[in-house]
Amino acid sequence: MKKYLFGSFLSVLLTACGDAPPAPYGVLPTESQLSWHEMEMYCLIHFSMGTFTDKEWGFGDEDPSVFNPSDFNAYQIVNAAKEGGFKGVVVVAKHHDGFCLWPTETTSHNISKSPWKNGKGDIIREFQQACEQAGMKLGLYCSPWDRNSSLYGKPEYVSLYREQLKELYSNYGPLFISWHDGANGGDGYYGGARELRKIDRTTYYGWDTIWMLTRKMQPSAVIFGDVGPDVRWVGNEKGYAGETCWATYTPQAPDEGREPANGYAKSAESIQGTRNGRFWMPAECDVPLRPGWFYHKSQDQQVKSPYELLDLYYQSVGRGACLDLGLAPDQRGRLPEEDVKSLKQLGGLLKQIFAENLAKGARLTASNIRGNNESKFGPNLLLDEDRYSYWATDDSVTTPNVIVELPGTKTFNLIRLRENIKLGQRIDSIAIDVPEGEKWREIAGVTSIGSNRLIRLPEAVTCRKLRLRVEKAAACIALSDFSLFREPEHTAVWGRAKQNLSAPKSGWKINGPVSLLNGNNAIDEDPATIAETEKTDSIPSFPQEFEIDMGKVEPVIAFTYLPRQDKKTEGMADKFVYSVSNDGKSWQEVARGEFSNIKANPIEQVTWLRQPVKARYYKLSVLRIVAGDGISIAESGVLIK
Ligand code: FUL
Repeated sequence: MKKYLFGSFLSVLLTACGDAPPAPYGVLPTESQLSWHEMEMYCLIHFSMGTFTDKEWGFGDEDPSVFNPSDFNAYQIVNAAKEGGFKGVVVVAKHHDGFCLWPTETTSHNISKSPWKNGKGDIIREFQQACEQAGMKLGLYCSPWDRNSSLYGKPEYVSLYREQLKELYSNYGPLFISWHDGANGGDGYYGGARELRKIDRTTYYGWDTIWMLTRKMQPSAVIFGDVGPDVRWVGNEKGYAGETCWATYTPQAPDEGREPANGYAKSAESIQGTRNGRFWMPAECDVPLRPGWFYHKSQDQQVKSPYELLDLYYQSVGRGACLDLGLAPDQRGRLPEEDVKSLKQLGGLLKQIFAENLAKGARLTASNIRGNNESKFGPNLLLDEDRYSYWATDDSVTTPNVIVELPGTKTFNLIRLRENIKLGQRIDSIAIDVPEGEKWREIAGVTSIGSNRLIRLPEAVTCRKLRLRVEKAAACIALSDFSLFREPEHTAVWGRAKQNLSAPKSGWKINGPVSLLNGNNAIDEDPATIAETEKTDSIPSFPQEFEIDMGKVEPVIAFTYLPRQDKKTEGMADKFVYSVSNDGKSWQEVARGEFSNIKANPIEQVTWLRQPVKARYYKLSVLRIVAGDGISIAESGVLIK
């Protein structure tokens, strides 16, 4: 009798242990974050004043009459994104210039004052309908910084901004994301004041109150900001996450003693996240399809190729982040052909690559299975399509391995791994081996698995058998996916004859400023070398003038300025004047403006002239820089006819 009782007690215990899932590890994603992870890729649509004024940032004094697309078609844009494999679009409802693309009650600076559809149009409504039709999700971006509003900087503006969000949250259906950029405060029109208005980005907007509003009105939306709260900015606008990239993050403020907040955080650290960070705050990698976020005719030749986009996909989605690709409809209100083509080809590539999982049908033998419960926690669950079914080990087993015997000899160059992130980010690193004689040879090793990890091998591997080794984990594992794919053979270089308009710089001479150190670095065609103002005790006064003698008269149609590319921002120009001369003595101003968004997106800045000018000398007068004391230039040049 005693023996019988003991036996049944043991079997109850075993069943309990064999059935019980591992305890979750660390912070966990919310339901909306899980859906966001599953989306993997979406687009960010900038179509507003900037499209018509050829600017990245409008000043706020644009006349609404300027907004008049000739052939706007939201479906054409949304469908192009869909064909690229994207699952949703985030539409910029208001950019920094303050122009609202929906008929808002909060300001007269809105679409109802434009000639488009006789003031009866609503761009956001049309995107909402197009998304419904295409089965795509919708998100919205409403810029906190508003260079049009006379109230900006005052408490009244914050109420107005919240009203705008309320309108957007209540009128356009469920959103998957509420997107809040961190660029805010600076000069602007401000209802005619035309002045500099600075705000404290940590306190002015009252982000916590805004997030509460979002949670209440759009409970299934994730909130994107520099530092979350749900999705963090990866820290660059180039579209890639760190090779190691944790979904968890503990934001750091740049100054001691202050709390990090939207628009105020050490962004350099967010590219990697924090192992065991305080929050589940995965990264979003935003990058425009063209160099700028808005449409500029001058960038028609610079649409990223499908192969470049695929690289970015591996470096974002393949590292557990989401890819947010910027689309820029043109003045018609449609995506240009070249952009559509590139998206379509990307979609085709992705479909081809992921069409067949070569590990399907493999025999898997694991070194440990949780509670010996094969059907619930066995390694076969790695092969199904369910992101949340998983191979788990007993609590004490953190470095298991599994031998994968493929159904035949297979050739692959892409490996996919996923954790069941409902149980947290548990694994630190995994290695993959293939047999070599009597031994194993390691072909890949990766850190930070999380929701999705793609390993693109330097060359294809052919084998019948593999071994997956968990090298380090913080708790017993919950791995949900192991897949093998092969990219198509077309390695043919994506060559596109790029029109080269740059004037050669041989024979050029720098005439100033005297304080410029290594001036030649600005005309050596090497983006990595920098000309910089010499550091002295006295702070240089502005404007700082960079003067070039091109040695001969050139028919100049545009000037180019490449800011430093070393991830630093000191000396980057953001307000400038270009002048030309034929004797180096008397000068004529030919262009003046601002290099908008240069800090976040330090791409080459092309300043087109209204009319070509013939000149031998040119001068870049830097009126203002984004950080530091003096100026810095990676390259300066001209485009000629
Ligand atoms: C930034 C903005 O300043 C850019 O203009 C663009 O909208 C980008 C996506 O976010 O913060």
